Amino acid sequence: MRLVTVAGPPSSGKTSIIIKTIEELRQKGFSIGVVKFDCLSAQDEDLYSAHNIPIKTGLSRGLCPDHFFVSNIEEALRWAKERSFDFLITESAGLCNRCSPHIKNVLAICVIDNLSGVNTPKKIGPMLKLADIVIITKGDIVSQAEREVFAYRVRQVNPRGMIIQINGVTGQGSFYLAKLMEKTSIIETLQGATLRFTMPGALCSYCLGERKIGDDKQIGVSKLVNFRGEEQTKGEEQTKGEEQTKGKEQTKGEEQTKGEEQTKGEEQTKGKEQTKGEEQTKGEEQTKGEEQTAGEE
Ligand SMILES: Nc1nc2c(ncn2[C@@H]2O[C@H](COP(=O)(O)OP(=O)(O)OP(=O)(O)O)[C@@H](O)[C@H]2O)c(=O)[nH]1
Ligand SMILES: [Mg+2]
Repeated sequence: MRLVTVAGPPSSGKTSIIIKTIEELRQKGFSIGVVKFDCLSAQDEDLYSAHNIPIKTGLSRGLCPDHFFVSNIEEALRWAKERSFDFLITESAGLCNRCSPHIKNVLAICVIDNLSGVNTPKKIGPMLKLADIVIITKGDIVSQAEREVFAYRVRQVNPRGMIIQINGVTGQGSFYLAKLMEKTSIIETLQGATLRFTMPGALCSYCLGERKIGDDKQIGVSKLVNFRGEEQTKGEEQTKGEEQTKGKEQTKGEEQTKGEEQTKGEEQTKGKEQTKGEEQTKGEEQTKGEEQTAGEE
C-alpha cells in the first residue's frame, strides 16, 4: 500500500488534481481509494463517485480537523488495505494553516493555486513548507509573470520541495505527478510513524465548548495579545514562547491537561453547550460507522 497525503487550502484544486492523477494511475492498472477529511461539510464524495473512485469522508465537526486526521489515519489505511488498493490518497484542507497532515516517510503533497495571492505561501505554514511536492494549479487563468512570481514565493517557503504546475481542469501535468507517486515506498502500517510537524497545542475552555467571554473563562492554555506592546501569553508555558510549546513545554501542557486544568474543563463539560459537543462527537463516531458500512455495501 502506498499512502499519499494531499493537503491545501479550500478550493485550491486538490480533488481536481487527485482525480486526474488517479486516471493516469488507473491506466497502469493501479487501484486507488481516497479518504477526504474535512470539518463541517465536503462535497467531494460526489466528484470522486462520478469517476468511480472509492471514497470515504470523515467530518471532524466540533474537533480540530487535523487532530481528527491523525486520530483516523491508521483506520483509513486499514480500510484501504482491506480493499487491496495499491494507493490510498488522503485529501484534507488544513483549515487553520497552522496544521499539517504530513507524515515522515509518506509522500506529502501540498496543492495551492495561483489565484490565492502572493502572500499566501507565507501564511500557509507547515502544510506547504514540509511538503515533498507542491502542486500549483490555475496557471491557466493568470499571466506567465504571475505564475513565476507565485512559484518564486512558494520556493521561498519550501526550498527543498518539487514544484509542479498542474491544470486541474485539463489534467495537464498530472502524468508526471502519477509517475512520482508510483515511486513512493510501500508501507504496511502507520503504527510508530511520526508527523512532520506538531499539531497546534491548545487546551482551553473554548476547546471544550465554552461560549461565554470573560477572564474567568480563560482556563487552560490561552494566549493574549498585549495591545500596548509585545505579544504576551497567559499561563506559564506560553509565557516562554510558542516555540517551546513544541517540545518540553508542550509536554508540560499535556501533563496539565491530565491534571488540574482538565478537571476544570471537564466540570465545564457538564454545562448545556458541552453536552451538545459530546453528543456531537458520539454522533460523529456513529455516523462514521454507519457511513462506512453503507459505503462498503
Ligand atoms: N481554471 C482552473 N480551474 C481549476 C483548476 N484546478 C481546479 N479548478 C477549479 O477550482 C474549483 C475547485 O476545485 P477542487 O478540485 O474542488 O478544489 P479542492 O481543493 O478539492 O476544494 P475543497 O475540497 O472544497 O477544499 C473547481 O471549480 C475546479 O474546476 C485549474 O488548474 N484551472
Ligand atoms: Mg476537494
